[in-house]
Amino acid sequence: MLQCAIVRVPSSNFADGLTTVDLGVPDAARAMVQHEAYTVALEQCGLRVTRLPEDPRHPDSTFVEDTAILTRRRAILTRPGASSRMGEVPAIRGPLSAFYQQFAEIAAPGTLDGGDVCEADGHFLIGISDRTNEDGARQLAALLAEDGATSCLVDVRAIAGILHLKSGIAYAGEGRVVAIGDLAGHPAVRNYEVIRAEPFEAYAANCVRVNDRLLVAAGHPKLEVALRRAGYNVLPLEVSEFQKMDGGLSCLSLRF
Ligand code: CIR
Repeated sequence: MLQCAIVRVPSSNFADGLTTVDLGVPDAARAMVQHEAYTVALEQCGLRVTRLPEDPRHPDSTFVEDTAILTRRRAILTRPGASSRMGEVPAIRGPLSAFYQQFAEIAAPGTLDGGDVCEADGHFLIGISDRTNEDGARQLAALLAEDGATSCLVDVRAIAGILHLKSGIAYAGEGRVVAIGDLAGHPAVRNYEVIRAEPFEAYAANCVRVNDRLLVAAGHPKLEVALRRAGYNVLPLEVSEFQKMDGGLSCLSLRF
């Protein structure tokens, strides 16, 4: 059971963050409303949520997932691949120390974004992307092995349209992954049942299982129907303003 989550309120200069998509400028006020609804949804799923204040020094800091990997034993602080985001990591250490005594860190020259790390019941898929390099991925794999977890590397650099591994895949629970076509046949998911997100609903592959609910980006009816048919208790959430900044549902929280 997940018990806690950490989120960070988007800052008013949120639109100054990084993005590769051409979906227009996000509306900061609307982003705040969507973020609050997301946070309340996590609470409805039974999580105790720590809301961190906005950090205008780092416009991408609402995407807290990228700053840490959390295992049962410790918090592993990442080393984000975008230099503008590196300052987000020291800012998450304090809040995490309320929950974790033990810390580890990804060290240079390794880089790693939490969005590249997909946990499936103690097995971790680690993406190598434009943000996470092989050195960072291997450092994480070694740390996870110390903690008794298994992992494998998944190179997503040749897959168009995804920033991170988890932009294209999610673990839904019960041995199932949700994946875009380019990842659905990957050897790393051969032991899972795959629910495919169609190309026109690719964004919704980044769904999040939180206890008995599956959070899914609103506006993707085909995937929603497939997930409900598979037995999931789907909770659709509006995240359009975060999509404009290359962010998905998972990146808006650290869950543990
Ligand atoms: C970035 O480019 O770093 C942010 N604008 C979006 C990060 C999204 N993170 C994630 O999906 N884990």
